[in-house]
Order: sequence, then C-alpha cells, then structure tokens
Amino acid sequence: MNKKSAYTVAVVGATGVVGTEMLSILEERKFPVGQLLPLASSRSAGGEVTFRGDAVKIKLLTKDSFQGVDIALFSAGGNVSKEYAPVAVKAGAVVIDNSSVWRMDPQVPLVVPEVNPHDIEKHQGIIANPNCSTIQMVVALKPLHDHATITRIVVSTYQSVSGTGKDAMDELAEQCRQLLSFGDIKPKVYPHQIAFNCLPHIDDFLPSGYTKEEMKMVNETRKIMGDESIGIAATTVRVPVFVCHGESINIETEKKLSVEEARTILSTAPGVQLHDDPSMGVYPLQIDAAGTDAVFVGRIREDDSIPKGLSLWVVADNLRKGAALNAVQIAEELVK
Ligand code: NAP
Ligand code: 12T
Repeated sequence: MNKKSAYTVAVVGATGVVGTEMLSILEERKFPVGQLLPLASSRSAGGEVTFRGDAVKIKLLTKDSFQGVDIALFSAGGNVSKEYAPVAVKAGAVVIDNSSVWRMDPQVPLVVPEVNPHDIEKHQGIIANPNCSTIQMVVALKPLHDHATITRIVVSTYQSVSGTGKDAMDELAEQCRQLLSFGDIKPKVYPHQIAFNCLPHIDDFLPSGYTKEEMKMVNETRKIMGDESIGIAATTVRVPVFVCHGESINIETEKKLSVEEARTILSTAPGVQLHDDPSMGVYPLQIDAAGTDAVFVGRIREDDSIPKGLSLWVVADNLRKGAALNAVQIAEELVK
C-alpha cells in the first residue's frame, strides 16, 4: 500500500459489537485515520458514532460506498463480505475481512500479526482475519511450535456469547433476568437456553458430526502456522459468559518440552501474558481478560499420559484480539 500521512478508513458494520470495538481500537492505537467512514444497514444509517470525540454520520452501505477508501474493515457478517468485499477491492481499497467467507481462499492471506505477518505481502485486495478461537490458540502455540514442533492439538473451547453479536448478548442478559424472576425462557438466537447452561454447538453441524466452528479451528490453524501436518481435534462450546473465550489445549510435540521451558518461551512471546501461579490462585480468567489486548496463558502442566505432551489454559478477549484488535494490527502492518 502506498505510504500516506493519513488514510481513509471505512468500517462496514460500524454499529455492531466488533465494529464498535474497531472504532475504539483505531482511536486508542492512534491509527492514522484521515477520514472515517462508518457504514451499516438502513437500520442504523443516518445515526451517528463517536470517533475521537466527534460525532460521525453513519452511511448506508451501497456499491458506491468505497470511492476514495484506502482500507475497509468488514464486520457485518459473511453475506455482506461476500457481496461487498470484491466491490471495495475494485474501487481500490484493501479489505480486512472478519467473516469466515474468504479465510480458506488460497488467494487470501489469513493473518495473525504475531505469527505470520509476512503473508500480508501476498494479498490481492482481501486479507482475512481468522476466527476468534483460532487467533488466541495460534498466538499461544506458535512459539512452542517453533521450539518443539507440535504434531497434535486437542482443544476444547469455552466461548462467550459476544462472539455471536449484540442480539446474543441481549439474549443471555434477558434469560438471566427471566430465570431469576421465575419467568419463562424462549430461546431465539441459540437453539437452547444459554443462561446457566453450556451448548456444545457453535455454527452449523457438518455431516461428519463436527461443527463448522470446530473445522475453522482445524483448517485455519494449519493455514496460519503454515503446517498442514498438524493433527487437530476441536470441540467448541458456548458458555454463559459475555466477553472472552477460554480454551483448554493439549499438545503433543516432537521434541520434549518441560513446563519450565514452555514458561520461559511464553514469557517473552509476542502478544502473550503468563498468568500461571495456581498455588496463589493465579490463572487466566475471562472476567479479567475482558477489555484487554493480551492472550493470557496459565495452568501449564505436563501431560503424563504421553511422553511429550503439555496442557494449558488460554483466555483472550474475543472482540479485541479475537476480532477488532487483530484486524487493526493487520492494518498497521499494511501501512508500515
Ligand atoms: P453484530 O453486533 O450483530 O453487528 C452486525 C453489524 O453488521 C452491525 O453494524 C449491522 O448494522 C451490520 N450489518 C448487518 N447486516 C448488514 C447489511 N446488510 N448491510 C450493512 N451492514 C449490515 O455482530 P458482530 O458480533 O459485530 O459481528 C459481525 C461479524 O463479524 C460476524 O457476522 C462475523 O462474521 C464477524 N465476527 C468475526 C469474529 C472473529 O472471529 N474474527 C468474531 C465475531 C464476529 P446495523 O446496525 O445497521 O444492523
Ligand atoms: N459463529 O468469525 O458464533 O467465523 O461465536 C465467529 C464467531 C462465527 C466466525 C460465534 C461464529 C465466527 C462465531
């Protein structure tokens, strides 16, 4: 991308939970935004968002929205990305897309800046932001892979409702109110009650019995790490938490890694913060990680069931590192 002192940045889905976070992260990190163009559907067009203390008018997303746009951050669902990302590219913008529709396209780099920043250089207009659960897992595992070569990963997730968007956050809050006042529950966003419950079901089921969310973790991890040989088995679970995903991860390595070695490696790994002192009650918690930028790692212990295995617990803010922050970090690499 041609170097400029400031860039015209469109945010598609600027009123959503991820879009809102994108605006605050662009502001916090002082991204060189010359003009901000917040785009949404007719539900929100005409309203305003606040950016750097100023009210900015939300415009309706149309095929003409991208004239003069340098960077377009998309976070309005897969259908919008499928239809409008090529339109934005044609108009000369670089698209950083949060949906799953472009991630596995061989022409599209899938990027976590701490892991594979150089893949950005190969872009042809669209750069994909990985799934939230994939991002936090690869930030924690790539440094261990570089030292000891991971051959197999078994992961179970504990994913918050904000991953599904604003309606799902409202649904969890409403069901909690209903249950505590002995009212009736009528699930709408999720197929079953989510308050005080866990659902082993995120995104659609495939004929194999896995969900699409589980297969995103398998396929995206291999693409980002650039290693198709890693065996990965995932179980993705929705839990009644508003923000932050937790992951129980078990790895098998080619070279033996001790707990101490893993701690040393992770203590200087980019984007990682160790919270690992169980005897003092210190381990990553979703309520602590919410609103922060790091991928928190703790509970590192040896897996005694195999000769070379480790278990760990990983937590990150799915709206920030899992979505908006990672997208803005990609934009930062792009203009570097
Ligand atoms: P959300 O809170 O429901 O917000 C959806 C946003 O999209 C709103 O701004 C909405 O605008 C806009 N929108 C919806 N349909 C539109 C249309 N036809 N034209 C223009 N704008 C439209 O959802 P969210 O959680 O922010 O998620 C948005 C998308 O980001 C998800 O669908 C997913 O693809 C992606 N996502 C990715 C990750 C990740 O893992 N990296 C995590 C979460 C989400 P209105 O105000 O006009 O309705
Ligand atoms: N279904 O980016 O519901 O592919 O938590 C992210 C989050 C898809 C995605 C969720 C989802 C994605 C969710």
